[in-house]
Amino acid sequence: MPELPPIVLVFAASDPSGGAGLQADIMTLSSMGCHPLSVVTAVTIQDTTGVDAVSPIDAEWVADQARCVLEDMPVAAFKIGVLGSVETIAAIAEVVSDYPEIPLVLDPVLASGRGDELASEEMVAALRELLVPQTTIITPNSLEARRLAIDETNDEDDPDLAECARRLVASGCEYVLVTGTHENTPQVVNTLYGQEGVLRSDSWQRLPGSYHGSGCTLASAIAATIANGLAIGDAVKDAQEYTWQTLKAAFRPGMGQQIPDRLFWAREDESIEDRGVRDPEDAAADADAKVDADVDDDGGNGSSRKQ
Ligand code: PXL
Repeated sequence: MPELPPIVLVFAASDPSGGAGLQADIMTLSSMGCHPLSVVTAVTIQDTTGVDAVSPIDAEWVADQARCVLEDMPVAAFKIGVLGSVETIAAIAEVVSDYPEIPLVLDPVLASGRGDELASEEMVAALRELLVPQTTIITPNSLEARRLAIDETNDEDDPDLAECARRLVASGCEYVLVTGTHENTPQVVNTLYGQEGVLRSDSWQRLPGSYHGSGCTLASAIAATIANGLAIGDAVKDAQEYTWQTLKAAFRPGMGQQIPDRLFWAREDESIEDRGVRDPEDAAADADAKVDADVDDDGGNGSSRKQ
């Protein structure tokens, strides 16, 4: 029997566009050599242009999905994305508290990349109180870091990002990776903080356009590198490198945002410029030609992965 791949349990919401959420996590983890276990926390109605609706799954169902697979398989890391409701947050917090030895990556998704709200104020409070203290690494963007760290009772409170990270570490998580996509800097600067302050800071060429699911990809990639046994600094560096490659290879299948290509390495021989929106007639002709070629080659079981 082959060796087990590292197993990562994801709590996230379904995104039928395949851009973000559970689908993004499953693709990222698979692409990075892990086996994903997927616990659905909510179902969304959305496409690449925006989120129309979010329907949370019953909290008991969320907990039962997780407990069922946790009792069956050895899990190397948890990854938490969209949570659905205060009740689901409480249920997830209780499940993960029974597995304190399993590293936990928390992507505090408060709004979609296009600004649709995905968490109420009550949910932010529950996240802070019940999940942050159990977290190994939290991956807020700069807007989320401010919303999580700010003292709402004090109108004058205006912490910089380092102070936001310090407050998050003080509230019990081990590491904070603040991503800088939303900051007005020429490059995207992502900074990892721990107990002692800044552990590393990585700058990335700012790519044009906007992406649906980049945060999910980064957080899942960190869960994958941690599950693969990397120490935190290398885990964060390799996950950023992978994520940047997925953004560089992103495609635009619909009328809205681009989607990161988590399987870029499987399509490396194809020119990225050729992978925008297709003329439907060309796509149909290509599909016919592909069926012919598959039948000629090997009956359609060929792999696209390069050796
Ligand atoms: O990218 C954050 C995110 C995560 N999960 C779900 C989402 C989004 C953004 O739209 O819809 C389900």
